[in-house]
Amino acid sequence: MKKKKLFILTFLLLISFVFINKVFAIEDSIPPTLNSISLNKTSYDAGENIRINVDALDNLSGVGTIMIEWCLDENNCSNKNHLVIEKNNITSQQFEINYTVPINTLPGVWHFSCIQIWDNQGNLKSYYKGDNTINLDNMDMTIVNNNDIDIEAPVLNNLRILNDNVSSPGEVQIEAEVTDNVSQNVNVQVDYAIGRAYKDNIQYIIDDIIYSDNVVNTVSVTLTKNSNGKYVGTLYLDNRFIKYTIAEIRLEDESSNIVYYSSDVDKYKDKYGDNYEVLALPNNVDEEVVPSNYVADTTAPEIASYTYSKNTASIPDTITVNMNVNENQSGLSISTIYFRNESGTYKEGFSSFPGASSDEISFRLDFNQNGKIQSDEKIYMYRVSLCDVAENCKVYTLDDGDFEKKVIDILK
Ligand SMILES: [Ca+2]
Ligand SMILES: [Ca+2]
Ligand SMILES: [Ca+2]
Repeated sequence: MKKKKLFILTFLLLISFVFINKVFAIEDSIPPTLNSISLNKTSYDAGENIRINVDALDNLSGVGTIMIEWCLDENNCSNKNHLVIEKNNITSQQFEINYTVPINTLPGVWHFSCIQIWDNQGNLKSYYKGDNTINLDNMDMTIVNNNDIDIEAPVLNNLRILNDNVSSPGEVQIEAEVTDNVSQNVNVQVDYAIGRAYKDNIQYIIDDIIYSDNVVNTVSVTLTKNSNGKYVGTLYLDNRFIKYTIAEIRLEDESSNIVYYSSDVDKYKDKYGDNYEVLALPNNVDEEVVPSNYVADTTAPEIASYTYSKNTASIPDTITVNMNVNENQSGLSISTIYFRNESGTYKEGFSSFPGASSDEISFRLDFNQNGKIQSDEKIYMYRVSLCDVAENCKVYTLDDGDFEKKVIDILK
């Protein structure tokens, strides 16, 4: 009897679920309508609570989300000029939004820009400034200037290498002049890129698989303030085959105002979006550190030999591929091996990040029940991509006879 009840209940739930989905899918293509919106006042201190009263109606699935946007500078609505308030999971027609103005919000008149409102089926309606279907006249707000609040990020004035002609291995002393309007201590971090400062999102296709790579290998140096008021730190050179180039410098004051400086402003603006300000490095910054005994490494690593830890496997199982490599300059970096089966229905890459001083790489092949590999298959390594720290990469293939074919039998 109990079982029967449960079955009926499950059946009814199933029916209603299908029914609701069907109704929404077919009929709710109409976005919500905003009836009214108002701020509780129009002038606020930074850190104060804003209350917004909203009346909005949807035909069927209900109002789900509302987003309101202001811009301090109507012509440049980004970074600290941009304020967005969002409310999710709205369950009634009339609701209130409470929002605390961030303490480091810039003072001035914040111009209302736009309201976007979604129903629970994702139908969107946007209301812009000047929209005459609803009164939006009183949506601008003023953030009052408060001299007690620090809203300015620190400034990088210069950055110098104090001891030129350092050979690797060795230590390079870095000194920077950084100022802030209020804070006595600024957190200063310098990230040096190894090789290129920023690698583009490089896409390369092997067979029909698209791989992409936007890795930046960096070394971070934290600078601390000395008794002369300068910020100093040490970059350790441990590889005479690579140059170090400043990728980004991060400054943060004691009120959490953050700014980034970079040698490639556009790339780093992409990286940080509208969240942080990214400025160009000032002219008097020593951007590059080159060991005095630097020798360019222009030769990619080569395969010497390789072995599998075993030649048969049953799922789930793990096999290790050990590869001896000739790389006698900058050292090994991230490398990838590719396996396939005879018919080409299975293709997979396995990457490994060896230590630069090593002449051997191990790759771990993990075959589990949920993986792409089927049992009763023969698979083999057919392509190897080897890179060194100086970013010389070379692809070796079975087709070109670069290495011997060795088969792994995946058992039933
Ligand atoms: Ca709707
Ligand atoms: Ca400051
Ligand atoms: Ca090399």
